[in-house]
Amino acid sequence: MTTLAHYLKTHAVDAAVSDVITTITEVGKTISQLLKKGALADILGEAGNQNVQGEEQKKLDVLANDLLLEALAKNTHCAGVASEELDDATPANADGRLLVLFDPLDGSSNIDINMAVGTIFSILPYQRQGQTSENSDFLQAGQHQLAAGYLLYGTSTVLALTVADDVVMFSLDPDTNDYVLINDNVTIDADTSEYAINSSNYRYWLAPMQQYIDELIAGSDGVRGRDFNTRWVAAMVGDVHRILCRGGLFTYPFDTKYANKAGKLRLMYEANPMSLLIERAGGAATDATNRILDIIPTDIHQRVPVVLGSKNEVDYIKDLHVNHCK
Ligand code: AFP
Repeated sequence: MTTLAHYLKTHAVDAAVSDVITTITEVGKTISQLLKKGALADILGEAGNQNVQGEEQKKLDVLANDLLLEALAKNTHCAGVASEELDDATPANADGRLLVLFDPLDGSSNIDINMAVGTIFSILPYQRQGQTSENSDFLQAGQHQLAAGYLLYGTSTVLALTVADDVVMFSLDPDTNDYVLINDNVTIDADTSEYAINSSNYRYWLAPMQQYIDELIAGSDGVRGRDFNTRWVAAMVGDVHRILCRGGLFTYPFDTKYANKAGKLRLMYEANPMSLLIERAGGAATDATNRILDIIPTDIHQRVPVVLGSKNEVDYIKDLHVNHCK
């Protein structure tokens, strides 16, 4: 049996990165407990605040955010922390070598209905050691991430992590309270017949994305010549987990629903960490045409269209978009 602590120690993971991952995953145990108590812990319902994107925050979002922020700010390796829920990054220990970004509870609209939610995190290098970190220090392309992962609070609590070239998965053992390795080499098949998209936005998509979904729905009667199946968790962390487990295609594409949003998902808290996991598991991640991990952010809360998962489907969508522009 390999625990997370043993894995980090025996896989030559940088000591600072290892320590920050330990901090995040320890807080994850607390969040997991709070979620299990559900309504009994009096934690459900709106907190009365809105996050920086103008969305209602659930009370547990605030709690998870505060717990992570407090723990990471105390971590001596952490020079700054950015949360999806806060306008600005929080400077931590100027001598730290790392910057941490997180979405404390992705899929928070699932909390009240007892469905899966998760914590997503990304670790970047800090380039100005000794000086107080600022928002601009976080504006690094996703390819520079030193580690990324998520905690999925589902029927069990699972950690997916990449700290090297591969992706590994741990499950939180409720008896010992340890994360135990359950998959030491997560891989995604290049082909799939399963896809995830919120089809209610169909009329707002670009023509190539409408064509793609039309083709999948036509199934064996259309150009694809086989049937496809839809799954939608309404929490990216759940959809990405399914893809890491059995392949698939996930997209929250560009849409024209809100004039000032390029897509719904956040580049730095959702798209980048998930793209690193997906690529390292053998899949692909784009904004429909460009690799997500190459995007140089201009704002820590930037949004981006996302197409990720089984490589051949991601490439197929890219071809549809490129050909449409010719
Ligand atoms: P919340 O955390 O605000 O619930 O948003 C979750 C999310 O950003 C992402 O995890 C889902 O894939 C997506 O939104 C679901 O969006 P729809 O509301 O369109 O189903």
